[in-house]
Amino acid sequence: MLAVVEKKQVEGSTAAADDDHALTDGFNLVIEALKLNDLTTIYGVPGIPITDFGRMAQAAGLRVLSFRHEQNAGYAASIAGYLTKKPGVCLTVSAPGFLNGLTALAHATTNCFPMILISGSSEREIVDLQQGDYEEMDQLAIAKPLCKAAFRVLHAQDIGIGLARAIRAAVSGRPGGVYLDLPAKLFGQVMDAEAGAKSLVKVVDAAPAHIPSPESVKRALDALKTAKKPLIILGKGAAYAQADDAIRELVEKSGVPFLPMSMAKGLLPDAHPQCAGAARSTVLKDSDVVMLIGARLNWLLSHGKGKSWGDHPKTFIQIDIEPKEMDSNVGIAAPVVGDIGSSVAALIEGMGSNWPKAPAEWTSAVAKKREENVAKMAPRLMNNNSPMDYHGALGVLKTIIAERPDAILVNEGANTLDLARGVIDMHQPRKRIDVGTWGVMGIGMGYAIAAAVETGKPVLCVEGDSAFGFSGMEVETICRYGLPVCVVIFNNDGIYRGTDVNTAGDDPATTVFVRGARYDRMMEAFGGVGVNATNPDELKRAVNAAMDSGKPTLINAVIDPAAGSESGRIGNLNPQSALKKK
Ligand code: OXT
Ligand code: ADP
Ligand code: MG
Repeated sequence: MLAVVEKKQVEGSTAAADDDHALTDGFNLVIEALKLNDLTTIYGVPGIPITDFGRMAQAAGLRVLSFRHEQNAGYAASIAGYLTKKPGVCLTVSAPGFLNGLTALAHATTNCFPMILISGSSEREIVDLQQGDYEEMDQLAIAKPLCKAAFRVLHAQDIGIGLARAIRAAVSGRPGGVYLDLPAKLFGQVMDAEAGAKSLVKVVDAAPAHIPSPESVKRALDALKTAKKPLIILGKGAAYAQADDAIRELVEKSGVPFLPMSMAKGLLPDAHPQCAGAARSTVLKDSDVVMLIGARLNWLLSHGKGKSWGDHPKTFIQIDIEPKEMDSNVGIAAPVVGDIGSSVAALIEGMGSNWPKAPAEWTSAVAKKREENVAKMAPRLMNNNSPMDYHGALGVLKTIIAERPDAILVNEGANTLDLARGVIDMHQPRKRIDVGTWGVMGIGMGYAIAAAVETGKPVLCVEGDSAFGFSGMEVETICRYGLPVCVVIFNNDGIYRGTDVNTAGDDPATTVFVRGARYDRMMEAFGGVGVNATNPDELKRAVNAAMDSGKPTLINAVIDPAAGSESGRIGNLNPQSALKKK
């Protein structure tokens, strides 16, 4: 039902409606268009020209979560899109607010998450003549290269179609970020309420199935059948697709070892006998036929070539909805272009009932390597050192996640990220969310808030002290909304380590922070629970208490400042000057 604007409220408008006609306006039309398409949660920061919009949306029953910075609201919207397969909506003010949100929009596009950034903007006439409007900026032009699609709505009667285009662009094909520009004047435009209601569009089948061609399915199965050392790599596209049962059936029917990329951990449990996560180097190096499901051959997979891949060419099968992804880094022998649900279903059907299992010699070699690595790591996870090292602290968190498999784990940092990824097994799909394709710091609190809001599950954030700093102010947001989020900060006094020394002057070294900082007190400032944990036992008690109570909690986990290594496990990507003074 469209809210009706009283004629007296819209004085000065050019709307021609006689006294008997109910009117509506841009504010109401945007709200109704969102509701019609079941987009009922908005992440944003209020201000001119969208302050009233936020109030009205809240009054109309939408959930409007106000953040302290648009980047965090944007990251929240992006991961909401990933978790729900509906575009996450972020709302910002013009120029600076828009720019703050833009990083997250680009992030959503890079990670293939559906998201819509809606920003209020200045008046076109003034922007185009560069006459210095309040927060003047040609936002549409700036957004375009950073997102999948960008639209501007100038007339109230086009709001419905504008939002429909944005939704469809965000979720169809390869998902991504979409920018929707709403000039200030649009919100106040009035039109006949009945015509307004008719102008709204409910998007039908926003992400249509994309059925792969039968030839491509046959080609893929032929390639898989010849394999002596097959491998399946599951990426976050596979987790996003929510084709969990079909993927499990394909993996188990084929008997092929699978390697989950970071956010695909838990799609099948890490403890599954075919999981090769703990034998990563071996399977990449030694495999002969590799099936990629929703994973790109980008830097995270060493571009599909070189030493990590054993310096010998592989036969790649790739399932992806984006045709242009094929042959991006190496030739793909068997491209399967389609949505993952339909493609995996077609592969299973094509396998029939007598499909041979992957050769036992290979699967047992992989299992042996995995068991060796797991056994090697196990004793390190049981130490009770104080200050803690990463393994002692993570050993505790691994057990807690095993006992609470439906909790969502948010993870960022360098050592804190890389070691947590290896140590903490995931047990269910889409429970691990992290820095993604860009390895970006700052997703932490935004992801945590959206994960709690969208799933209603408890959230455990494992954060490097540097990583946390990028979004730390949102602990107030967590407290304000009373969300069940437990933030554990691995506080080693710095970026990678807290031990660097500047030998050239009095300033601290570039990678170190204030020694012995007490991040737990930040949470206390807003009424949440703060704990300083100096050993794994204390950490365990504090996290369990937080997860049981659901109270916003921040635990300052004191980690040995010397425990980390430069850039975590990707130090090889960090150029070092040969001329550096010792
Ligand atoms: O097979 P092998 O033998 O090789 O062994 C592997 C697995 O088989 C084995 N494994 C296991 N063993 C036993 N048991 C189990 N369960 C098990 N599971 C696995 O373990 C090894 C390793 O496995 P893994 O991890 O799977 O394999 P590998 O080789 O590491 O994988 C390669 C990659 C590339 C896929 C993987 O490393 C990966 O996903 N990496 C992502 C890295 C990443 O994205 N890093 C973040 C960026 S770093 C840097 O840029 C930072 N910045 C700069 C910055 C950024 N990023 N953003 C912005 C906006 N501004 C600036 C900053 C500021 S990090 C950073 C802050 C850092 O400081 P913090 O204080 O936050 O953090 P600390 O470092 O803690 O201080
Ligand atoms: P990871 O970082 O986990 O390796 P990537 O983000 O690199 O994963 O790859 C995800 C891939 O999944 C992208 O190429 C994207 O086009 C693809 N994808 C996303 N959703 C689907 C889907 N429903 N069906 C098919 N492919 C998808
Ligand atoms: Mg650190």
